[in-house]
Amino acid sequence: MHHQQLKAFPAGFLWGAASAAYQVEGAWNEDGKGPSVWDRFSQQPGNTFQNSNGDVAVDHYHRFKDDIALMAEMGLKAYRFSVSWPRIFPAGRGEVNEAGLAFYEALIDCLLEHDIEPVLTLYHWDLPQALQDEYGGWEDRRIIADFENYCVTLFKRFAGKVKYWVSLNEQNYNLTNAYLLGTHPPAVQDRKRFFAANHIAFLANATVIAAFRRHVPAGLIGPSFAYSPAYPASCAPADMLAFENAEEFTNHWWLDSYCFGRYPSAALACLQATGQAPDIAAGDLEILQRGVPDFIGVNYYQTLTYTDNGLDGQTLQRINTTGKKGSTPASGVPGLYKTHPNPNLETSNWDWAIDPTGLRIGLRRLASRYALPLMITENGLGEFDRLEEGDRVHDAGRVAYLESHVSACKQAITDGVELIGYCAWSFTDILSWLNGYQKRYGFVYVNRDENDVKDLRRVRKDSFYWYQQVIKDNGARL
Ligand code: BGP
Repeated sequence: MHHQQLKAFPAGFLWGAASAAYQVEGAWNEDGKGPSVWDRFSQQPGNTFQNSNGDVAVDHYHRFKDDIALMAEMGLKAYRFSVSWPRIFPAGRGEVNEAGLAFYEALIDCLLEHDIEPVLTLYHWDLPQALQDEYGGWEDRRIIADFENYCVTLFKRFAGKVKYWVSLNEQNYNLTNAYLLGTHPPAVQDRKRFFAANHIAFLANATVIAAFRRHVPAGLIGPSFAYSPAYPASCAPADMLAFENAEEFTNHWWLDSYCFGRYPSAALACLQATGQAPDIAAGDLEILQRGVPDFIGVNYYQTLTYTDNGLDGQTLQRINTTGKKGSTPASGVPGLYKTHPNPNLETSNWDWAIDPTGLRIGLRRLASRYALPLMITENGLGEFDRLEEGDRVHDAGRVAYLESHVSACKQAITDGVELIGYCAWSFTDILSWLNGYQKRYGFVYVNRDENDVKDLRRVRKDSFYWYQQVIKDNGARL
């Protein structure tokens, strides 16, 4: 669609930025916090880029007031952060750790004092290690009750203060890494266990949403999904079929379960034929259907392009975690699809395709298929940034990336998409799970690197001033 004129961003649009507890907080063992699976995993050599970990991260736990002052200076309207489950329940359940709740209460109060809307993520991958050890975490249905108990504790405490809640962050990406690629804890490579763990996570997500309705009736909740809209490599029917396979297996499998309470039929039939389908117990689909979200959180970084892949074809491969451009291999599922470079798109140094139109396409696909409001819960550019003379960071590439993507949002709104917010990833630089501190995303530079925490000084990048201006005129000049 070509428009004569673009619609304005709605009044009250949530111009935000996002983070996750493990990636920013540090203080990994302070004030009664229990260990998470990420504490354990990243403290074992060989699992992360140059063995970087979140023990200190960017010390947001101790510096949140200074960070929020910077957010206020920027004019931010929303801040998406996650609560660390083992800060609240050090052993996953049992006795609640009041110091953990008090930390998030202070954070939320400070945001509200600065007129910044808190967007609270309940789970951003830092499972209590105790639950992994006790029953295998997401592979056991006992986690459903434990997750509900943890979430209800937060609902009760923060219902009056927090309106926007995110249930599971990127279940699809996290469990793909955890159970197919072996690159997130518990580092398993088993397709049957992957689908089984996902089924339990869907049940937990829906159970918590149903509980949310009782405890936070005025609030809004939805999962955040790592959304890479699929393209076919060509209009050859075999590529079109590979594209359909990819849409169904990499997108609809999650989003149909969240929003319709059922699995897409061709994917389910394929898994049943190969013995990899999850065990769907009587009543499971009803649980899913009772836990439909209020909005879909969209974490968008790139589109992926797919081509045909034979039964003895390309298998799944790990991504580039070094920033050496061009080092990402093709990856696929035999018999279904494999990735193919898109010659029309530039890529970042981590080989992620830069595609603002893909964001518009994706938003439209979601709005049409699921008829729910959308919130962009992550979008940004991970790049090397250089601290220059006089404490300057000229991140022109990031400004260009963000400007083109925010413009795509405006076009999508004009196309009829109900978009309620845009949270850039991230506010300050943070720890990238597998890529260390050198893959930076923030509007604010943090002076540290992989294994030297230096002074953790905050430095406003050029993108900070760019976003400040966008927020000020509500995107009018885009
Ligand atoms: C998403 C995660 C974030 C963040 C982001 C950037 O998958 O929800 O936590 O890390 O991607 O990814 P990366 O750090 O791998 O570049």
